Amino acid sequence: MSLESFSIIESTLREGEQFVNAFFSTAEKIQIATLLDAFGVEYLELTSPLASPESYSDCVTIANLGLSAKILTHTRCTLEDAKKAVDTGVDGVDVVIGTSSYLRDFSHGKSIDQIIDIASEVVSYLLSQGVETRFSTEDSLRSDSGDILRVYKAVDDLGVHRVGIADTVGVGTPMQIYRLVSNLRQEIKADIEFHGHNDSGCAVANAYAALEGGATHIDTSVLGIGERNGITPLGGLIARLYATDKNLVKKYNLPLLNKLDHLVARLVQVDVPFNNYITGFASFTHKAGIHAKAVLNNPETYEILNPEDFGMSRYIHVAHRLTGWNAVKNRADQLGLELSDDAVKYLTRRIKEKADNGSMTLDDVDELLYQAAKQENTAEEVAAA
Ligand code: HCA
Ligand code: CU
Repeated sequence: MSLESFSIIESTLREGEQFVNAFFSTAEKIQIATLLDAFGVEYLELTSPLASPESYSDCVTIANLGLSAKILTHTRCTLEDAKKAVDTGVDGVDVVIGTSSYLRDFSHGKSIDQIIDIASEVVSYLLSQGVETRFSTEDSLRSDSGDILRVYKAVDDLGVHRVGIADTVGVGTPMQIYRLVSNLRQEIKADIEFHGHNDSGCAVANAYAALEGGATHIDTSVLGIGERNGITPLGGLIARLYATDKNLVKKYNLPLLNKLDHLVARLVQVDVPFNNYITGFASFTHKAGIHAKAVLNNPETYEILNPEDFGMSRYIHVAHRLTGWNAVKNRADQLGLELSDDAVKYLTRRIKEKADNGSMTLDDVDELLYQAAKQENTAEEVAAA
């Protein structure tokens, strides 16, 4: 298992540009690349230089920013594309070709033997140019496993740095991915990359299963943006790894995740989803009285992710009918109000009654707490006089 030494190939600027709302200007690409680099991802993958003249010049520009992350571009598996990619000055080139019967019959029309020939030619060329070279099979999950193994072995024999498994349509399950990667691990020497789409909600689990099976590189994008509903989200992968062992992600600047998610959300004109990993607005809010009480005593009772490690904060929601007196007392403490336990218990009952009769806000709760504190003070003053 390569959990201890994996790398992230961050593809917001390639797969992410395939998201329906993504139209990044050069300046925006630089902003995203710089922030991802500060976060600490090991690689940035950029749109093919053949896509448009600006895509070409953006590869050159980002390759020359002097970032710590290695810069990759992504092309079809042809000599012409590979040459253009090398010309941009990137550190590495990710080539991909379809191996499923769907893509062989309805897309490029090549046989497996023809794929091996072209892959060998392109990989040999890229290696001769001294760039980090990855060869991947599109739609790997719906390809014949014997076929793809034959192709991977051919490029492995040439010394390719990495082979990629792509779940292009998001059909794989964690068990399938685990088996596919661990079988491949037995057969080839090269590093193994996994790229997984999220059509059926397994992209994070599949990426994790790939790592457990021996994958060394995982593709992500910020918020998971990409074709259709996208790929493994960066934040989701980080949450999954942190939950296993937070030391696995200590190499990253975790508090920048919130900035990244909000930057990309703004640029592609979506909201950060309420239930987003780590940075969604509900990610660290606790509501039911039983949860609130336990979390106030020890946050780990209901939190596997410590919000502080991500520069986020926990929120205990008190203004509702499921609230409990411990949460209300905590709110009174936050406001600096001294109230007896009996008073807080009485107020908690009032909050529940009021909430039953309509919606309540935190301001309503605070108002009740302030009034009660004033009354207690007055009563004390009267008693003392
Ligand atoms: C696509 C291609 C790809 C490539 C993945 C890879 C996919 O846009 O369809 O290079 O490993 O999902 O197959 O993103
Ligand atoms: Cu993809």
